[in-house]
Amino acid sequence: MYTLGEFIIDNKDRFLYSTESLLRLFSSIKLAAKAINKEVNKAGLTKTIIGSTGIINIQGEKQQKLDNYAHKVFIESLKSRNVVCGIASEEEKDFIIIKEKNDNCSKNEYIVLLDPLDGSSNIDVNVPIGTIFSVYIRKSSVNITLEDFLQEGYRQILAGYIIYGSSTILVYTIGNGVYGFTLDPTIGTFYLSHPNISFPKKEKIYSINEGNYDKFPIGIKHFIKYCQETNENRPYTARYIGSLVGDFHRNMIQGGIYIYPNHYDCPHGKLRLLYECNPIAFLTEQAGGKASDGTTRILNIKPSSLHQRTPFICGPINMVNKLEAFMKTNYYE
Ligand code: AHM
Ligand code: MG
Repeated sequence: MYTLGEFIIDNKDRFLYSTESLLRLFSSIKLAAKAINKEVNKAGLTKTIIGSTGIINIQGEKQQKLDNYAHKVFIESLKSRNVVCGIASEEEKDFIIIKEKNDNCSKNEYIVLLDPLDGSSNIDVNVPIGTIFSVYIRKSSVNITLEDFLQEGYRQILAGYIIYGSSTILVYTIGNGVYGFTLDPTIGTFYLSHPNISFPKKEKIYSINEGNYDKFPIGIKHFIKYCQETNENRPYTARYIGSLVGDFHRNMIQGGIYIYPNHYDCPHGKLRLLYECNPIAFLTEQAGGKASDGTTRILNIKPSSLHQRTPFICGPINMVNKLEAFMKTNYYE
């Protein structure tokens, strides 16, 4: 039984930055994940955690009580380890500056971007949800600014997610493969359960909200039809939970493509570049796949704002290439 802490220490040579600060960062991520896991597991029993706060968040969406709880738990936990200098969250309009104990905010190196609880429309109905995190090294030497957060995805030094599903699993990459650790809730420890995850050779699944079919660009419609065609190489099947973390986790393990395109109602896509698409794109590439907005590599996009949205496609290289080829045909019908 290999714990996450032991694994990081044994693989410290793969990380270009300080192992101590990485351990501290992971210790805060694990702590927050365990606290959220506990609340998620008893969500059906308590009205204090299920349902909406009545607040419309920066995304224009109803904030769920558990969204708010997860946001607060992560911020508090990340603040306390003295390695993070700035945090941006899906639940907060502006980025948060973390002052160091000596107040000059120049020693803490990490910038963290978070979706504290993704797929929150699924909370009340007991469907997998997740936390997504993305970590960069700060660019500024003293006071952090928006530019510290608007870095291209290829500059991430760490990215991952925690999926709260039939079990709770933390999956991460530091740019040297993808590793998954399952929480043993009886003793509160994450153990290595998924070493070196990669997309399998056989492609099986396409995941897209087909309820939006009429609004999709023509290239996406053609790709869906291609996936549905019977062919000896591809009797694909459709799977869509509506939780990015859940859909991606399944597709990475079983072999499939996830697609959230732009469409008539969301011309720039729905998912957020910085704390949803970039970390999942980093994991995708590390698992041997490809992530794109339809034409451009996600990790090469230069962000222009904190809550920027983008069309998002990730999965096995062949499937993403095929979809990109369809996208080159007429855009809207
Ligand atoms: P959220 O961050 O508000 O939870 O929204 C993101 C979620 C993703 O997890 C999921 O893939 C997508 O929204 C589902 O959207 P839709 O319901 O439009 O299919
Ligand atoms: Mg989200």
